[in-house]
Amino acid sequence: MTTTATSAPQHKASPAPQSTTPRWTFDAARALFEQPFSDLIFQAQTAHRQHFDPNEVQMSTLLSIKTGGCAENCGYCSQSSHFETGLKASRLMALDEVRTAAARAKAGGATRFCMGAAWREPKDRDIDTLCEMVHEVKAMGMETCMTLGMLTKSQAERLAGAGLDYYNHNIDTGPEYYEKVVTTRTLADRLDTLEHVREAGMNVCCGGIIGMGEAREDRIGMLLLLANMQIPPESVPINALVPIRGTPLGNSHAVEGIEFVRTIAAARIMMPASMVRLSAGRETMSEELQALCFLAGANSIFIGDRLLTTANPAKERDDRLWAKLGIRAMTA
Ligand code: SAM
Ligand code: DTB
Ligand code: SF4
Repeated sequence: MTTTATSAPQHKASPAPQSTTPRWTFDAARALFEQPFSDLIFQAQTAHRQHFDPNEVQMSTLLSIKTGGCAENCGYCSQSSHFETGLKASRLMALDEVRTAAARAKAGGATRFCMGAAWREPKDRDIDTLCEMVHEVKAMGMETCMTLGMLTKSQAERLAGAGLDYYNHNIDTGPEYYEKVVTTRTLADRLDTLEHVREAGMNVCCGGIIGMGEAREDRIGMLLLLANMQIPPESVPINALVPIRGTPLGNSHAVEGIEFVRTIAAARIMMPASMVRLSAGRETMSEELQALCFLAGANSIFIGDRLLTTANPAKERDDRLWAKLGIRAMTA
């Protein structure tokens, strides 16, 4: 087997010392990514089995608590007000509706509940309501995650105080491709929010999208930035672009399946103790491609008919796949 990577970080135990030596170099990450597929999957499985039960997958559910009308111009997004996607914008959902959706998610087998809002950033006046949502969902015994756009330090502290377990804020792609995707905020803006989340004591959920026309180098660049963070994200969503008509990336072609699986495997090896989430894009994936993603180390998915604004596989279809693969839902 080709062993080109540096030794695997055990990043959950303690923050990396303040050092300028990155865990991964670009060349090591590229060699890892490009090694023969069988070796790559073996290495990913080995890393996965050191930290997780390989037959368990965390079932999460996503709820759009505020849809559309977003001021940002992310080129992939149905919810940006810069593009005509036909999506109807709505205001922040009432607490009651969130409670009902969370109860349904729990009854459907979810142990993690993620709430997403199409905002550039939340307003201070909304934070109390958001904290109540966190409180209610946690009271049902589910892990909580929110994605609300940029956060100030004090907003992050208030959400952490309410018990929010994870904050999702993606870098989306590699640094060199970033401006091809969004120009209304910088990568540095994203990193500032991630720092506020970290300092407030929440777990970081940060990943990106594959299939936006980026090169393999950009995919590697994205993983490199994540894996070299002082503390790598505990949660790494890997989304396959869901092309949305009316957006600049609406006519994108899907990345070839094996390349997608290589990205998942590299994420698993470079961040061995993190949850690697096979997020958007499952609706159009074959059973075989999803099975390869799980073999490569993905261990969390979204269940339920909808993601935020797009479709997700129906329960019957997912249940058939879990039965064929012997996959069990993670219980905690
Ligand atoms: N407005 C917040 C933000 O951008 O941080 C939260 C919501 S946003 C929809 C959350 C993430 O979903 C994005 O960062 C992006 O990675 C992912 N996403 C959005 N639209 C997508 C699409 N069409 N296909 C795949 N992933 C998508
Ligand atoms: C993430 O990385 N993927 C999820 C979650 N974070 C919020 C969102 C996927 C959205 C897919 C497109 C949609 O349904 O609008
Ligand atoms: Fe807004 Fe988030 Fe969509 Fe970007 S990804 S347009 S920030 S909702």
